[in-house]
Amino acid sequence: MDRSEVLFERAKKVLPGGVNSPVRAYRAVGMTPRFISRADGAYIWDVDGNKYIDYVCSWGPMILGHNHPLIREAVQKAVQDGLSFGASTAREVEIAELMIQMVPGIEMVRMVNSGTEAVMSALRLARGATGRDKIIKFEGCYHGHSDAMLVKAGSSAVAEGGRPSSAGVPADTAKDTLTARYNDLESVQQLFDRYPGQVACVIVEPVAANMGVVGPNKGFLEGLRKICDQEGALLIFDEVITGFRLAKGGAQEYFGVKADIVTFGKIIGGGMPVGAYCGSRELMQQIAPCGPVYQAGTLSGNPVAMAAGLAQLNYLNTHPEVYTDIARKADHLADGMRKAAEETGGKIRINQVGSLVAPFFTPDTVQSFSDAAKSDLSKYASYFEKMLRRGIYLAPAQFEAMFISCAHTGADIEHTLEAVRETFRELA
Ligand code: KE4
Repeated sequence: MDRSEVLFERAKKVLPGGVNSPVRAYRAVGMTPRFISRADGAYIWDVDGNKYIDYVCSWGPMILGHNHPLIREAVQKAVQDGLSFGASTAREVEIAELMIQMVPGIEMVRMVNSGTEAVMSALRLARGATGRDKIIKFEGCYHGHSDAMLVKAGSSAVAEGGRPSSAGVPADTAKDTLTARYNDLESVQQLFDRYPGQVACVIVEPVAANMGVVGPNKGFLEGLRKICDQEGALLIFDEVITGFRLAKGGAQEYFGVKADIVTFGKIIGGGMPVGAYCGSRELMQQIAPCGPVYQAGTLSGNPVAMAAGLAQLNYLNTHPEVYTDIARKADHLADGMRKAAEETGGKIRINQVGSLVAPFFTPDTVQSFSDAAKSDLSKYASYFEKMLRRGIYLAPAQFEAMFISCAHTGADIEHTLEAVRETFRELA
């Protein structure tokens, strides 16, 4: 047995499924997970010394690549002064000021410790601010694991509320979460018509990156903005993935559509556990201690995590060329994958938005979760395994994204495309 297998056997005795987050168990691809020992730039090494070009990038945070010296040094410096005080620090003010400067339309920030916590708090704020209970989300969009977000469409989505998509979520909670279809504005309007004056907010991934990658059709985000304005509901952009990745100002800047509340995670922590929710002063003043919406956290604004996030955001703010660089590399990768797909029978669809790329093993276009669900998941599992054996580390599940960082070189992309060509040929 290799060291990953030995560790996994031990892990399964003390961690549910041997992991601290389900996707890491590689169940969707039917393999023993690789235990990673270290990472640097675009590369990670497993505990058996195998090196991989990494397209997971810790699920998005590592936009500058792993172990960036500026971030490492900022963390090493911060820990000299202590790890956590449970009191305010200058750094959390600095990072909030920087985020407000970089992101259109936000005036205040509340730091939390994960994307889940950011979304959970944003939903409470929307409900508190509007006095309404219903929430609209989209099938196939993932917003972390808070109860209100672990909900699927009722049998007739319009006629009744949602049903739990996880054990332990009360039916009474799920009924207030309604599910629409991504890129389908009519399915949103129908829910508002069914529940007039009851919907607090619509929450959307401006680019869906938890169903593979599915971008918004032209007019979709603008249409959500219009419907929310007409219905007196708040629009929440869940930018845990797109934030500071699609552009300095995230999806709001990239698509030119303004949300009322924006949630962040991943990149703003530079690899450390950080989330945030942001909005106008008027809205954010509803949050304790200045308003009636309660939310708190022992390690929120943790000084070491803030140091990592501040180093990464400062770099992104002063090096806008990062965005053209990662988008150009993703263009090259996606175009090369499309060419390889055509040369091997064309039954593979490659979606890309900015530096996010995802293959789907289907000949049809993928513009919604129902489209994505038609792709051949067992083909994806074979693709994953063959690419892993060729030194390319991808998401161990179809409904995820490939993340490009500025540490990925042209040679890495070429090496990846060579592996793609060989693998697509074998799968044909
Ligand atoms: P976290 O609680 O995992 O920090 O963030 C939840 C979350 C919220 N919103 C969006 C759009 C997200 O993509 C996520 C988390 N993303 C997944 C990857 N698809 C995290 C990986 C995992 O669950 O292990």
